[in-house]
Amino acid sequence: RRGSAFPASHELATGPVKSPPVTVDGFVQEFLSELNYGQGVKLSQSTINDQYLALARTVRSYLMAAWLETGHRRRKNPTKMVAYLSAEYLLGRQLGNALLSTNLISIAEQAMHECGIDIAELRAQEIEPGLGNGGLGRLAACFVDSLATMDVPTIGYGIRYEYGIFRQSFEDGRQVEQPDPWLRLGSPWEFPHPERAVTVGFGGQTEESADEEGRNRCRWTPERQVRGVPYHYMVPGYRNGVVNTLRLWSAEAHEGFDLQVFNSGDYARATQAQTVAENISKVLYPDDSTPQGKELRLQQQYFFVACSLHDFIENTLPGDFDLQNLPKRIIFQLNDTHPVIAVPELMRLLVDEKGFDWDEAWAITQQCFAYTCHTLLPEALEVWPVELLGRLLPRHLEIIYRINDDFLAQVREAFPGDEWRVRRMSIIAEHPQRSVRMAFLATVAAVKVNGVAALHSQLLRDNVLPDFAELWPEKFTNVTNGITPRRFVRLANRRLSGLVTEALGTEEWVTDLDLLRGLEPLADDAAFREQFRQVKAANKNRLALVLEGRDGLVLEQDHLIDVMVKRLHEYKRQSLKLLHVVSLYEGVRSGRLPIERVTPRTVLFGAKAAPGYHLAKETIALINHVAAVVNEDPIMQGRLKVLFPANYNVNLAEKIIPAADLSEQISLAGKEASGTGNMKFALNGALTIGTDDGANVEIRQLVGDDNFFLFGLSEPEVEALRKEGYVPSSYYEQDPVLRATLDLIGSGHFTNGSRHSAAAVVDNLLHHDPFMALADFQAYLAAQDRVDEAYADQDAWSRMAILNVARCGFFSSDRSMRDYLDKIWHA
Ligand code: 9GP
Repeated sequence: RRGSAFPASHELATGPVKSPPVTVDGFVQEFLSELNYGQGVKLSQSTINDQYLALARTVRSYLMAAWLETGHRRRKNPTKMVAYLSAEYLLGRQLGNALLSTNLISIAEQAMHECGIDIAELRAQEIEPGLGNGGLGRLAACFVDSLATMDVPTIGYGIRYEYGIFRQSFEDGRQVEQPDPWLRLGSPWEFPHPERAVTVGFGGQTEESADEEGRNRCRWTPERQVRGVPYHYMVPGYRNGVVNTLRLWSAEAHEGFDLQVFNSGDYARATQAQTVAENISKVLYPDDSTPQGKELRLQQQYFFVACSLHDFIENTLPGDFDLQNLPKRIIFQLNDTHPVIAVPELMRLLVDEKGFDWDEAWAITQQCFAYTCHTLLPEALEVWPVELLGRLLPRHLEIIYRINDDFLAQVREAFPGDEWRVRRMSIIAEHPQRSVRMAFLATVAAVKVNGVAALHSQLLRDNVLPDFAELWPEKFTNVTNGITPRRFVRLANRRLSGLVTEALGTEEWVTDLDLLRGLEPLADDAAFREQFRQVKAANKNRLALVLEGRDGLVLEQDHLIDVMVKRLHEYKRQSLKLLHVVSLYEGVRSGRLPIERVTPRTVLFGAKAAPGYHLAKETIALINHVAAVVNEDPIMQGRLKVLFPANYNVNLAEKIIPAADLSEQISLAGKEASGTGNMKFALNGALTIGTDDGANVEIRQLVGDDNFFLFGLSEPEVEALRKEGYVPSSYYEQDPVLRATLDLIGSGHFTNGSRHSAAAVVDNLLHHDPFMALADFQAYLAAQDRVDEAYADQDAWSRMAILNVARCGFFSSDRSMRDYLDKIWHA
């Protein structure tokens, strides 16, 4: 029962809002009550996990009233909402963020202290939900944080993967993937609602029949069905009493297990349907190098968008809502191509289930979606074989064909006689296999299409979707990515935050990052620079403790901390960073480089490679092998060290970034859509060494050329070189340093004499090098020399670092959200 059937006086427990008292005593009582009556233990009997769960539930209870109020307020005054459809949310730990947004950090610390508990120990107990791969998933998490902080009615939809991205460990330097059972100890942050499960169909067939008015209607009879159970997560705004919702779907069997079969003794078959259904939300991005993996991925995508659309239309809108007005109430933001199957799904709902005419339905659908593209790599723009899509979603394939027919008619009208263009623009590709191009489908359906940094948006228009940009120039726009200052400055870097607040005389910068501009004059203040250096030193100390405890690694705190943390991919060019390391080592060993000219430096890597990405895994192994040799060689003692802690994740990022001096953003120009790590480093006072790629371009423009180490080919130069014919070995032949570096790796020096082990990486660089690392090698080394020179003057370095912080307020995800609101959502 819902709505008016209950007495209004009994809507909430006590009075209009019920929150525990905001005092240390109140907090202690709430905590003990959670421990006693929630966990069923006395304090003296409790385990750390009991205490962590009780603490989490305590903090949660302070958010609960705001969550109920926000929902209530939104229902009472319905406006246009944003539904963010994303296959990934890389949330990071929740406890710290919840304490920050409720302003309870110090009360909770005192309360735990009174209970004889070290709150840091409880915080360490939290397993972060690994529900994302990298930048795209973390961006989604930053966006929902900003939307709550800005009180924008938002719902985030996604998948509650039972296993997040794998846990990485190293064996003999090689990546080993372990499952990430992040729910093993229970998650206090989620609220399951099995009673609100949604049914989703797969397979089967379609048939046409006349409806009561004699109109032809299509009926899809799926072959099998699964249940999507929603799990709700709170998304608290920063100290504003707003809590939005993230709704993640978990797959369950439609019919439980087969009792008859079970009783007959065939236990495996009895649970088969359950297993097949539950596999859908079992693992984040299963390895899709097998056909079964590909199919599962499409199932995941359809599963979560079908649940989400149904949920919005049937459960969020009032029962009597006229769907003609749907665009006034919702914009579905498609986060990359993963959720694009939502387009034909909405058409199916409107036409087949709600009885709309095709044209009416299309007019509605076209106003309800916007599409963000996050890549320039062709392999990341998904295409689904027609055979697979038709087998899994027969009705959707028919709808896609019809959308395509109508669209191509439009193209023919705009460009009569240009059949070559028609073929180029078709949503259906004919070669090498008949497939559906999801980016095209998204572009045709969306109100707006955006890239994620200025350069990326331009390349998207010019190179990836040029025909579409010509047909609909007004559809294309840019929104440069951003990061949440709450998690990545205020929470991750308490010391810098304190210094900034003291200097600006206000904490308002946490929600208005442009205020950081006020720090600019302080770059010239020697006392401030000294304080700034102390903050960095303290952060290095914290990182040293973390790395020692977590990985048994020793961080040299007096070194320049040079960091490259991101997913491992050839285009990001971890191998170029490695060549730099080896060139230093080789230089010292061969006598070319006097040791006193090597700035004491620790190079810190963090990266996971996709399980099926062979070369990326070879690169990881090689980095670890080089690290082992360099770190052991007495000749480099105190001068060069390479650290590669395993299993880089959000939590480790929060410790590494504030401690970094140098941020490596060295992708080949034109390949990194934006990057967001680059923004986090700059805002935490690291200087960037980077190419003119992604959001580096805007960072450099804002901080100024003098405060950024730019190197390498520009995007047009890359294209020109490619056209001319890129021959990597010619760089090897012409550059003695490069030659000596590659020869040393190739000789097996780092791989126990085995040439074979290093060969995959070296041969690829010498003979293919698709991302032109060798072409940029010399320029990169020269830029590193400039880094050394600048670092030698610590005071000047601090000045540059402060200017980076002061001038990067633009990269707040609050600004990104304002841009989406103004340019795209109008919500
Ligand atoms: O590779 C991009 C990265 O550059 C960007 O910062 C991030 C968020 O926009 O998205 C990444 N893209 C993907 O993960 C897949 O397209």
